[in-house]
Amino acid sequence: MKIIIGNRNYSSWSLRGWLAAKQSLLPFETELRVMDSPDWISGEAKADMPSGKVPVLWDHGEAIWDSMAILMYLADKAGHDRFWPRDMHARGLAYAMCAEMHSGFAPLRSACPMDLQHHFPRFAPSDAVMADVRRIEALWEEALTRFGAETGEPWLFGRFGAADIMFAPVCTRIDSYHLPVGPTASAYVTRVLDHPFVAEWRAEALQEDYPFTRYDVPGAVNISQEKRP
Ligand SMILES: N[C@@H](CCC(=O)N[C@@H](CS)C(=O)NCC(=O)O)C(=O)O
Repeated sequence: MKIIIGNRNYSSWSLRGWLAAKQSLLPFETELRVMDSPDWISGEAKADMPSGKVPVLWDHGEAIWDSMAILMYLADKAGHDRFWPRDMHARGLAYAMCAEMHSGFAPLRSACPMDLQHHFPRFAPSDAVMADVRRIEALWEEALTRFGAETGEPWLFGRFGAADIMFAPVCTRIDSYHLPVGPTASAYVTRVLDHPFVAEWRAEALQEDYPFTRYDVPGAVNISQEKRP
């Protein structure tokens, strides 16, 4: 299998697709297409990207595009237990949370683009952004208390899985933009950022040096220039 991703620093959808590939434990290669490079702009770099967007998974000559489709495909291929909780109550909530994440939270996503190389200590979230954050905190709290806690494992539904993958870029945003959250969400964000797959992606993102200004937000501080509080 091969997964095509965009810049690790910026492409939150690529992070989801790539985490799904890692979580599958199946062998795969990663191919990075530099966003907004001349090839990207001309369309040449997108020749094998059916929707013109990353991520795309190629398997046995078939393209699976869109992070959610990649996750579903890999759950079918690698086994649903690696992605979804078994209990049907838990599974219903996990599906609903992933779907809401996939189609919602536009204010948070547009005001706080993923940028792993910077943080934004003076970022002032709008009411709409904070409404998204509160909704996400409530979802995490429900999953963690109803289903995560009893398993003794620290993820939303016990074992690391699809919901943790779908919300991983929200964790990076809460961290990068210093968005105020309660202790449960804050501890969960730290766990996700420290997860070995997420840590591997972040370490590689910090090495990237591609010109890309599309998602610039004022007040960016390079994380290597100023130590995080
Ligand atoms: N819903 C899609 C969204 C994918 C998406 O929007 N990817 C962005 C990069 S993060 C992209 O490739 N945009 C096309 C472009 O920048 O030209 C998914 O879940 O994969």
